[in-house]
Amino acid sequence: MTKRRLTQQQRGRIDRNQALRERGVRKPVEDRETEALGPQLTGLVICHFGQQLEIECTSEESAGKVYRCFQRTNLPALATGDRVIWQADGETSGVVVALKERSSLMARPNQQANLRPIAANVSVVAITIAPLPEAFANLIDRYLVMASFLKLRPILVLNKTDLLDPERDAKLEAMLSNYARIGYDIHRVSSKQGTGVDALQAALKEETVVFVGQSGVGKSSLVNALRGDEDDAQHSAIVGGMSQSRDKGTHTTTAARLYHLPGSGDLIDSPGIREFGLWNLDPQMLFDGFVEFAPYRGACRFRDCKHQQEPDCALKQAVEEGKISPERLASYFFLLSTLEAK
Ligand SMILES: Nc1nc2c(ncn2[C@@H]2O[C@H](COP(=O)(O)OP(=O)(O)OP(=O)(O)O)[C@@H](O)[C@H]2O)c(=O)[nH]1
Ligand SMILES: [Mg+2]
Ligand SMILES: [Zn+2]
Repeated sequence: MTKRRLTQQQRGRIDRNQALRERGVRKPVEDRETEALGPQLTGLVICHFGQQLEIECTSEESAGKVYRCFQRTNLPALATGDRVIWQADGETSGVVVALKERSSLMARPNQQANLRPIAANVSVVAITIAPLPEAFANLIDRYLVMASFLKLRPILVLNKTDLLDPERDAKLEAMLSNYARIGYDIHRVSSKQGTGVDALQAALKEETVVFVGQSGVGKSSLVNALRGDEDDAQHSAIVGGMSQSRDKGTHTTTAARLYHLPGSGDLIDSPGIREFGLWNLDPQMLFDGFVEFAPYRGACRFRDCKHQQEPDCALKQAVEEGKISPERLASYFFLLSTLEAK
């Protein structure tokens, strides 16, 4: 194995930067730009919190080692899963100097309706639900629309199957059968008991999967269960409690973080959603995100049919014929109303 050596001059500067940092002096990225940093290396964003990035080196030189980095100010906001070029400026720190092309970027709006990137280069969106906290079709559909828009494969993961109660969860089961009929893959697991974990792991091989959903459904618990104990180099995802009074999660995970699956594949654990904002979609994108509506696109008598009281409405007819569920049509109307309210 040939290791690229730092020149003595580079090494000297790195040591000086290190000494400055130990004394608490941290020069802004732009100031350090002119100084020689280590050689350009490739890396993977493991986590992004505040101004700091955790970059895992993917170059041979120190593959697998994680560095705390800042990014050059001319770069766009980086997300967990991004592939980057970076340069060391110390034994454990560095500067991200370039962003490599992304195959996908999942973002979500913050309270100011600005999009915040959450996860990049993802291939599968695992929409995670549980008997508790209660699952809402509107939220699932929102994620399904987003996945369809980004051309990512969605799967539904029902966690906490150990808590299923046939009576209380009849509605949940009906909802899941409905999604199965549409053609979505559904995985039933209990991260607590380990049921279904192996099958899910097998289905996710080679993929980069982001776990999304409400706080408290067990995304972090699932990520830990899927990883097993094999990867000691990375600590486990922190699992939160449930608020006693309302069966809600406690917003334990605060930043998206990437974990490697043993073998191949990556998992990204993301914070439970707080806000219900919808991505910047137009009504057509929303319609297209309800994939079983596709055969009825443009099939109503009136071109501007709102699918309400109009005669010869193809969507209404499809509901009557049992080809579209009334719940999905209602959910579509609800999401449409949130778009129009903007
Ligand atoms: N009974 C049961 N409880 C579970 C299971 N998986 C997770 N939990 C519990 O659910 C609670 C929330 O788990 P987390 O993994 O922190 O949930 P999360 O989705 O990551 O939550 P946020 O990080 O807040 O978004 C914890 O008390 C877990 O112990 C399961 O399969 N069965
Ligand atoms: Mg979590
Ligand atoms: Zn219509």
